[in-house]
Amino acid sequence: MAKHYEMWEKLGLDLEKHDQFLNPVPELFTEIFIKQDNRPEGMDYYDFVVGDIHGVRVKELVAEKDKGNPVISSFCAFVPDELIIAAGGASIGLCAGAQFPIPRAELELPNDICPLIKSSVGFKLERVCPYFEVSDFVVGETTCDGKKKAWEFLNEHISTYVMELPNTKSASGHQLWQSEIERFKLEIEERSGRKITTEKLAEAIKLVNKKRSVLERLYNTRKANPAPISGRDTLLITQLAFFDDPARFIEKTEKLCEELEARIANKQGVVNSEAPRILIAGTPMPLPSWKLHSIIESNGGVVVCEETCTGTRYFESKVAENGQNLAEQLVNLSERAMNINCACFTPNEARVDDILRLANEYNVDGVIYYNLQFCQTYNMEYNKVADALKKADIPVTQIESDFSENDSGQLNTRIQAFLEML
Ligand code: BJ8
Repeated sequence: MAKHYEMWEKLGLDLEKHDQFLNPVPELFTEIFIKQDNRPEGMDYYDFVVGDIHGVRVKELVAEKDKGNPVISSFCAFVPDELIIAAGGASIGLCAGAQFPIPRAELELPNDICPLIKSSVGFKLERVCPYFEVSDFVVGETTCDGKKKAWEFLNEHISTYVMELPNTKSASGHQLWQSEIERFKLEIEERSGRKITTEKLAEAIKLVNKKRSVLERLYNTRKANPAPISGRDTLLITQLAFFDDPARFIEKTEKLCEELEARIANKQGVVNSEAPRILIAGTPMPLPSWKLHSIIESNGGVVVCEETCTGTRYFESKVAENGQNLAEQLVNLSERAMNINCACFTPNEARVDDILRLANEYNVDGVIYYNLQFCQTYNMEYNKVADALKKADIPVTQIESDFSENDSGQLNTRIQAFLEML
């Protein structure tokens, strides 16, 4: 793990705590990722990014800021990266999946809220995330109760702009989100002093769509049996997509897809074709939450798809590229988000359809419904999803967990039993 003390110090990180946080990562990463058999060569790039996770990319962002370009961070798939990029800025997904900063967050926030919220806030309080520190401001959204109250608290520590997401996909819901997109555009322009033009926005829309398309191409390779890449490697790639430079990410991932497509042509898999194929559906798994994938795959299964925001919900919905002027482009941006079937919407029937479709397309043997502790919206949708899967004769089980290792033994036993049953 490369050290960049001078830069980290300038950014205001707590160097001692930062070392405590990063020091265990190489061993963990080797255990979960590097030791896998038969990994695609193209994973080298992503291994390199993780090996310097708080280095090279942060340096690039510091350089962007020095040029006067905004660095804006967010926590949700609804926030339109395109507007940030069109203003010449960098858009970073901050959603945190580490246990390390949670005890600190629990000194300020209730214990019984979602670990994702506690981890995000804890990273700021502990000053161990350079992406937070390099950000001009962060963007929250009113997706769930925990998040919307967390922004009030976070705003005391870093400027936090909040987008009001509707609860329904009604006509007024569409209108509200459209006006929120317009308000966000004005906010970026005002804070950055940059004008967002039709041309710049058209380029940004194309770029981000291309990033989504390359992820789709990557996911499509996993439909093959045997799967040419492991679930944990794909999860890692998706997690890195949230903060890597988009053009470089596209180039590296296209190259990896070529390798995977050649593997498929040669019937070369990362596991044999008998391995139980698993779809994970549910809450996101931000970096570095690798626990569930690692348990499933070390027990002989292979994760072939994730219906999560670190999975298909991140890339399936694209922005229409036919906007002729800013007004049309902003409508197109807002429509993309309204096509994401997050459990924060009511009703949300289309999510059940998505899960059935994905189970079918990826030819899965079973579904693991993943619920972060205290996430009510996803938890409450479980029964509906489970009923539909049972009707379709697809085995399903629900796992509730957090980012700690406390439940690893218990999860291992449950997942082993589930895989044996398939
Ligand atoms: S679009 S899934 S990224 S809101 S924070 S709702 S887990 S209790 S993250 Fe999400 Fe956007 Fe939807 Fe995707 Fe539950 Fe936790 Fe809330 Fe969460």
